[in-house]
Amino acid sequence: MKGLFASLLAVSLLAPAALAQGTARPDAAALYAKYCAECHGKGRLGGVGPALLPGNLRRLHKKRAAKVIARGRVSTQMPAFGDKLGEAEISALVDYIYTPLPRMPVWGKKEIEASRHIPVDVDYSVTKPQFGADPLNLFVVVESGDHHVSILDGDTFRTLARFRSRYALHGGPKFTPDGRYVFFQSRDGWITKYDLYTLDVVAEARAGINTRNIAISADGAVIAVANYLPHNLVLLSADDLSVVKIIPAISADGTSSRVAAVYQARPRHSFVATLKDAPEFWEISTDPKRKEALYEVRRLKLPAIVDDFFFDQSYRHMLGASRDLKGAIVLDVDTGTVIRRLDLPGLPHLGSGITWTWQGRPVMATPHLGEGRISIIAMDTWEVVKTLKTPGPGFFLRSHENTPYAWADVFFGPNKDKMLVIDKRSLEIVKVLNYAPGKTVAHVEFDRHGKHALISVWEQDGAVLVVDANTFEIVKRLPMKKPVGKYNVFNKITFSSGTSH
Ligand code: DHE
Repeated sequence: MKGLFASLLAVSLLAPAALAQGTARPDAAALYAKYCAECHGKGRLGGVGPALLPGNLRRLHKKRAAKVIARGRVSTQMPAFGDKLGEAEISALVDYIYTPLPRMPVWGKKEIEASRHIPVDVDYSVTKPQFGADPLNLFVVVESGDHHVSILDGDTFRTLARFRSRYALHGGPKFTPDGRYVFFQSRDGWITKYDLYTLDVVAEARAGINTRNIAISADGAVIAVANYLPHNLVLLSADDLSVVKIIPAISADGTSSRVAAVYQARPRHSFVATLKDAPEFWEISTDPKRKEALYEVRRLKLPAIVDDFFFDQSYRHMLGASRDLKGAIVLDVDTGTVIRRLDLPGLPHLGSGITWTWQGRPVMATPHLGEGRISIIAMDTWEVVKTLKTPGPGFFLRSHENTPYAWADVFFGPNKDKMLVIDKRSLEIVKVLNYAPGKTVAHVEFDRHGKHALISVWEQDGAVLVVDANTFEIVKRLPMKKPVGKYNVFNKITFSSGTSH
């Protein structure tokens, strides 16, 4: 009763402010405070629900945002407000959340530490998995349809655990070198540490407000978080996610920038990153033997902004691309010089690149956003040795050392249900598979032995298809809620040439 009285009072107090008189615009700030702040945070920085800032909402069309407010979002805690708010109020709220904040919000050491929590203490007496499966053949499956993660046994394809993740995980989770712990990152900056031996979340912290991706150092001691907001690179202890260092993303000429992405350069004992708003490449040493340089930034000037990149297996050379560059450049990371420019169609999606040996030469393959092409590039001379025409632009590529094939999806367009099989010897597309006609079929991951390929049917009521990698027959169908990515522990910790790193 008290609650009803309180909300009636709130409505009557709000009414003049929120709806004003006559044709005046509803007061969006008051509506936000009343209906949204509890879950999305007073300052729109996020809470139980995601941050509502233009950068974080970039992937959501305004019309769709209005629908979400009116009808709610299935499989999440977002309720429908259509019975409480009129069209004009919803539209005012939409405009409000797409308006930049007057000042760049502060999210520093204090805020990260305050967000940090340890749901379950790590049990260090546990030294092997508490279940009867090969711990190195587990799969971590990110299900974005209802924001969950499933842990699969890679031999029996039994689900060992399923838990609620933070909202909108993105990018590849990163594993400690022994494969025991895995770290997830949400677009909202939450980092979650999960123990694959005990199947528990063992630490969480929010390292940013709008986060790009994460990397783990070669020794497994430090997690690097590339942020769009604030403009920084955050280093966290992989042990308890406490802050090790915050590096503001300011270029040599003083430009404050988003960090485009960060990766581990294992042979170099460093993190490598590029800036999204300044033509700069960073290398950050994580080598405990070089104490004087630990976590210091080495900067290289680039001829243009590079926001997507790929390394050869030695990490001596970076192949980089962006919309500003026509094609790609090859940077010698030791000398800081651009040694080659490549003319490539569309925008290569280098982050999805994979490598193998062809006629004794190391080659890499990359799909292209906006173009139905896959380029195969020899990494000894940096020449394009083959351009495959595909029935639409793809997003992901995958292979494994034990299979002669590379698999490529056709993510965009009417052929989104096709899966292409490329023979790594002839560099030809030798099969076009169609496992789920009319549905998006994408992102492949192999088990540790390369015997089975797991493929996502990328739909709300979707599935992971377990396919025999030799016969291409489906051996199992695992129903899942929009399974986006699947990651095999062994392939990830051994940096298999068939996966993106
Ligand atoms: Fe991703 C990886 C960038 C949109 C699903 N994506 C990555 C990585 C980067 C990136 C830098 C590598 C991170 C890593 O693994 O450390 N992605 C971008 C974009 O710039 C882009 C085009 C636009 C954006 O808004 O960010 C983009 N990505 C998407 C999607 O729309 C996808 C298809 C669905 C989603 O969940 O957001 C998507 N991205 C993925 C996945 C990976 C990924 C599944 C991991 C691939 C892997 O196998 O490692």
